[in-house]
Amino acid sequence: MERSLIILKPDAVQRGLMGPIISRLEQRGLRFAGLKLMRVDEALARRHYAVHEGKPFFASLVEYITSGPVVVAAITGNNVIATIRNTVGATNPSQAAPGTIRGDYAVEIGRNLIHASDSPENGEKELALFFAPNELVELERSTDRWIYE
Ligand code: IDP
Ligand code: MG
Repeated sequence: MERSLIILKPDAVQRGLMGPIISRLEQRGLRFAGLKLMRVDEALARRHYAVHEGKPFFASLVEYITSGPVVVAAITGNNVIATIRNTVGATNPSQAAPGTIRGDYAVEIGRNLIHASDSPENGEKELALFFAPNELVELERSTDRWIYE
């Protein structure tokens, strides 16, 4: 079982795309274990994107993610990391396939709408930064059998 952190970045909220993006993840069959609207402060942004520290776009990335409210979600299930990354599309929207979230709604790498964890290890680390344990629900195995079996 894997867990992924999703962030609907400030451009997604500002453009009114929370619903359409969440719908795509939900309709694919992914199961949400946590969901909230919040602001990301600079300290949290720097921790979340620590792996990119030193890159030329780091400062603008921190500015972008702190520029307005975001929606964060926890998604759990078998193979959710790869499934979500495929649904999200390539980092640069100009390379993202039509039918993906970035490929259908975005054009700029600096405004690419959504974050999704890139490995099970990073999923766990990132979830711990954004959610307290009591903010995540235990999913019912009986009703989500196709994910948990
Ligand atoms: P990912 O979001 O697809 O996992 P990463 O390589 O982890 O992509 O980069 C994190 C975020 O940093 C990207 O989603 C994007 O917002 C931003 N970013 C990555 N590369 C560039 C770049 O070359 N210019 C501007 N922003 C970038
Ligand atoms: Mg990444």
